[in-house]
Amino acid sequence: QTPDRQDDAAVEEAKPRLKRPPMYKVMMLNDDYTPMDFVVEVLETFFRMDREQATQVMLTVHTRGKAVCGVYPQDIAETKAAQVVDYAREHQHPLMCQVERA
Ligand code: TYC
Repeated sequence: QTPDRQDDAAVEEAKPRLKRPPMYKVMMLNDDYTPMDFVVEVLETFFRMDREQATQVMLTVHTRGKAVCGVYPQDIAETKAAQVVDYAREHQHPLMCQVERA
């Protein structure tokens, strides 16, 4: 789209800044101790998954070592990961999350 020009002088216009924020994956890591049903509950609670989705993701983590739980702007991703780890520690489980650039 050509900007309107009053005359031959360059007209400076503010460009709309609609760039989407960079996204980050919250990854859940496997361990040998956290109960499977606790992981499913975490996925339902913190990542709003239904039982079936949560079970699938939990089993992917269990068999492959890690899986993506969700993708968010950085501050939300970091907060979710910290909330999950805090919640797991309150229940004496070693569950770990990590945040990676998507
Ligand atoms: N490996 C755990 C078990 O056998 C289950 C588990 C799944 C733990 C996913 C962590 O992120 C995890 N009880």
